[in-house]
Amino acid sequence: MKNKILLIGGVGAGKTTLKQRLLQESLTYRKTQVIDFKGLFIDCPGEYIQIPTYYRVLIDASHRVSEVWALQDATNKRSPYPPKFANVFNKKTVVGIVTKLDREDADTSVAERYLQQAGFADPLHIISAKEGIGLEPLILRLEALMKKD
Ligand SMILES: Nc1nc2c(ncn2[C@@H]2O[C@H](COP(=O)(O)OP(=O)(O)OP(=O)(O)O)[C@@H](O)[C@H]2O)c(=O)[nH]1
Ligand SMILES: [Mg+2]
Repeated sequence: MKNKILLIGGVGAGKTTLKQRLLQESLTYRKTQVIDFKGLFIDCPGEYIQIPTYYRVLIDASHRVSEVWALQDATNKRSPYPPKFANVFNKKTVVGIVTKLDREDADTSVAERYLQQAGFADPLHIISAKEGIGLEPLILRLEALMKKD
């Protein structure tokens, strides 16, 4: 149960797309409506980080995983994360991921800063799930996690 990953990030940040890409599923868009505990990833609706009353659900879900991956859309001018939000996961391994690197309007440095301010900077990866760019370190993490029992 513990070798799972919780994906967090705002609505449309790319959580489900990243999950589909890493699990080699076809990339089909459907908005995540409810938290999904099935499989290696716990995927949740972006509203859970955008609406503070849902923080509790994310914290509870984090108890079932060994890593929390926090996504920030590089085309989004805003961040859903409060400063130092990573601290709520209480020393759990956290990973910051800037998504949508392929988009012309991507501003990765702003997105990186948002993740840093929230405490999701070490490590931090910049990716495009759509184009399959920058995924190698995440694939390695996944493989390492699957080897753990
Ligand atoms: N250009 C580009 N688009 C992406 C990328 N990742 C996701 N998208 C698009 O962004 C939109 C939202 O992606 P999702 O993966 O559904 O986002 P989500 O974080 O799961 O969103 P919620 O389920 O609403 O919380 C979809 O249209 C995706 O195709 C990417 O790397 N590049
Ligand atoms: Mg989703």
